Amino acid sequence: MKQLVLRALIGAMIAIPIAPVIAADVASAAKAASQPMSAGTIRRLDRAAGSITITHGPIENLGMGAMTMTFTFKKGVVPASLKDGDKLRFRAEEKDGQYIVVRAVPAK
Ligand SMILES: [Cu+2]
Repeated sequence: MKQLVLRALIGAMIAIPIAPVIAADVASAAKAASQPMSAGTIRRLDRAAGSITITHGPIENLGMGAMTMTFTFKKGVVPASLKDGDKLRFRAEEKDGQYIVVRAVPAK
């Protein structure tokens, strides 16, 4: 009995810190999916470094005009089918002075 209680306590201690992280990930993914995206063309994609250089049109949420610049991205954000020269639609955000692609889809 004592061991059961202990196990339940340990289980709770492990589960509690993880739950908000998962909820935040799901919330930010849902938020990213519903936000407007910008158009661009991939100039250089470096998956190992997590960097992507894009010639992009205006990015309204960042107050940016058209230009070529490099963004960072987290593993899994840029679909495997995308490569240099491809057109894409993407959502970029600024965080801690860095420009990050949080969502990307191929464009025709
Ligand atoms: Cu830019």
